[in-house]
Amino acid sequence: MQPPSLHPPPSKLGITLDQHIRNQMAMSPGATGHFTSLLYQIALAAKLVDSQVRKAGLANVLGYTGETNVQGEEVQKLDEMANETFLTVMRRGGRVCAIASEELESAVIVEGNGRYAVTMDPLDGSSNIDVNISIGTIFGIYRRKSDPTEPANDADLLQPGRDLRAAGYIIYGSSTMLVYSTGGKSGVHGFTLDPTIGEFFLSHENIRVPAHGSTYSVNEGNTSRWNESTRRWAEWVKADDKESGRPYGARYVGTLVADAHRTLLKGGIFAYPADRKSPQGKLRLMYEANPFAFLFEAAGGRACDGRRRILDIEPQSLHQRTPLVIGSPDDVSDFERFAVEEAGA
Ligand code: P6P
Repeated sequence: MQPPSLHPPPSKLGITLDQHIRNQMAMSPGATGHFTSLLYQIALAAKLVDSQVRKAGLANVLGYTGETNVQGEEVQKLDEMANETFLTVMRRGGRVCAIASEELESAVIVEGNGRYAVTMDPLDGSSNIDVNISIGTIFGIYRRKSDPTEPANDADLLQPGRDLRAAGYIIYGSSTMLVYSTGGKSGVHGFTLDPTIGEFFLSHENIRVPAHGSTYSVNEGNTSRWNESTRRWAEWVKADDKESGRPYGARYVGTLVADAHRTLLKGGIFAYPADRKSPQGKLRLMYEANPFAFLFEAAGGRACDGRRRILDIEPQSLHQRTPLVIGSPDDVSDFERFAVEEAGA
């Protein structure tokens, strides 16, 4: 009796990320393959980081380097490794002209005629690394604006989110998934890594955010620092009102990638509003808010800072912060209603 094959016969194999990217390229008239090649590089770097993340508890990678990054946060070895991995792979790949990373004060300008500029948070949620809670990588891809015969500059990166060509994230959770979109009608698609063969397979095709959800995700430890409208919204979403499906359930991981991923798949709302400690919000516009705003809008959701559409914010600096409210369109609109009422009061 032959042992069952470890893998389904070829005819049953799912679509790999590489095949999906190539299919998307085939539907883009005039595509040269540069963008496709960059997405391959990001997927490769994701696999390399995944392999380290999975070993973190064993390979004594949990220690602190004793240094701090531009955010003033303790840099854990995995943060550094992830940053170096994505930088090295993208630099070698020859498709990028500039990279902005949460881990670096200044942008990395890459010699050559790379056509794309990348903003990234190489390892989001690093404070959760040593307690084995999901962490992630976030990326956004812009088309270069500067003359390719000249060195790239910050203007190639400081573009509003509405000009993103693609965005995505990797969540290193109970399984590792890469989710990306090239915007518009191309949809949002999720790929799950089969670690036994190192391949991402299409597992969540054309993700759509439900019109409304049943969970809210916010750090209520900040309640005493919130403004009045946020406090009133938080009370409203917890009030008992069967007709509107309230109270919503509370879900908060403390890793943006994990809280946003759940909200993208299940609906509901994630909010990191401004507060007295972070009057501009805590999360970063260029490599946290914009990529997720791009993805949520591509999946039929919404993303605002409480009043303004995130993707319309004209960036002033690489590390600028913004309040972030993302989720189901109805749930984000409910949050906004409180903010607008307060403004009009
Ligand atoms: P708080 C992680 O440090 C992070 O940058 C995001 O991933 C997460 O959403 C947020 O901070 C959590 O912040 O203040 O609730 O711990």
